[in-house]
Amino acid sequence: MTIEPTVGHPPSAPEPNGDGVKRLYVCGITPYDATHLGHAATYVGYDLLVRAWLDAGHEVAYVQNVTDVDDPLLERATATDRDWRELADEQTELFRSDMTNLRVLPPTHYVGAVESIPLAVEAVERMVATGAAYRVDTPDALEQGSPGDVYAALSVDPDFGSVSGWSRDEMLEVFAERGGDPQREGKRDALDPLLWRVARIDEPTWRGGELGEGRPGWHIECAIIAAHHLGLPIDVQGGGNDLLFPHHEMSESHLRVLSGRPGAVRLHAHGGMLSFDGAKMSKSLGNLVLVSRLVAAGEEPTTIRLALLQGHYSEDREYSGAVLDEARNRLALWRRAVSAAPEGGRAAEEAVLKAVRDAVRANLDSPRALAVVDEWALGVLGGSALPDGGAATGDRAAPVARPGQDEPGGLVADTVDALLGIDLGA
Ligand code: 5CA
Ligand code: ZN
Repeated sequence: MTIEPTVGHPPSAPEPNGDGVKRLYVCGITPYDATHLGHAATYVGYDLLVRAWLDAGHEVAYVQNVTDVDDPLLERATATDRDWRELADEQTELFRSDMTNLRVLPPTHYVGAVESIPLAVEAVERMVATGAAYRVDTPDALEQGSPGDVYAALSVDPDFGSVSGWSRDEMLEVFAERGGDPQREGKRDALDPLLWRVARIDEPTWRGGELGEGRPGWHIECAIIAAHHLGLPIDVQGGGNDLLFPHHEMSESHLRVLSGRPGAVRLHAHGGMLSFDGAKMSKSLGNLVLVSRLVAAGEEPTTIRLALLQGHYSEDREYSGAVLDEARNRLALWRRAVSAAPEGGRAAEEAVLKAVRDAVRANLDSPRALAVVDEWALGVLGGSALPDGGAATGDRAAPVARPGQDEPGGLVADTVDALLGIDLGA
């Protein structure tokens, strides 16, 4: 029997894709500052889903975007007197090396917003032509006689609001602080999102066909990248829970309107926010713990990954040095147990595989999976589980020579490697 891995709540439109391919779109970074642990938590979380699908025998098509042109990126480039393209390229590279270090399996397609502008232009032109979008007078447009910015008319989408389930008041409360412009004069509805921003002075612009020179809005970028590179319906659209509204609400609305199909995304899943010093870790607040900095300071990436898996992907959680200490101790414990695993322990190792697989398939329950391996390791090591002072000092155990699959400890090592992305070997 094949158990389907599940995330979040059951999809509202449980229509199978038919071809056995699982389609995943995860919102990628805006590359103006290095990868912090919050980003890493989100991508490690979806990496569990990819691994669970692969383990269940599915082919996986995974697309991630990079928002390589956007207001915060342009603002940071101006503030630091840098070329925005260079800043984006440099931070994208750093992000990719952080992901490699954390053993996050790379997406099938990693797609930039800039390279996708022709797709966005075509989609917005279509929305204007069908009355799903309209122009708004733009007095500060660079070109005199510009047709003006383009906004989506949410009134044409009766299912708008179905992703978040929020009330209009709740939506209005966060719309402005998450990139929206409820006060913009000339909009039909305060919540209508920007689709195309015509050229302004000192801003990069691209050819926009009938739309005039300009650049796309944020939500349409993710919508068209997902539809173009994955096809519809998408099985899972992911990102942190700060993207639920307006980003995912608006993106899915655009997909519904463009495709004419109600179930463009079968399931929205959202990662919890990692906080540090009591506030959401964010580039704008600056309370960042950077993956690259931890690694440069000598932290093993495997420890960082394990630290992130200690919390459930969907829950908001607090990061602290103690979380990293716990991961260091756990890694040391697992490594010792794998080296000390007894002959004749195969049945126990098979039980670990089954229980870890069950935990990951049950809404990516990594804390439960870790507890399973802990229990096995403590059983193997008996009273000598923790070396002198190990628990208190965050002792680092050197990677062990990894046993072959048929050797004692080998099946557990393979299980945590394949399903959790934790490499216990040297
Ligand atoms: N480029 C857009 C998405 S299209 C964006 O939100 N970029 S980001 O760089 O701000 O965030 C990248 C991803 O990390 C998003 O999925 C976001 O939800 C997630 N994220 C941001 N901050 C945190 C945090 N503190 N904890 C967990 N995830 C976070
Ligand atoms: Zn996105």
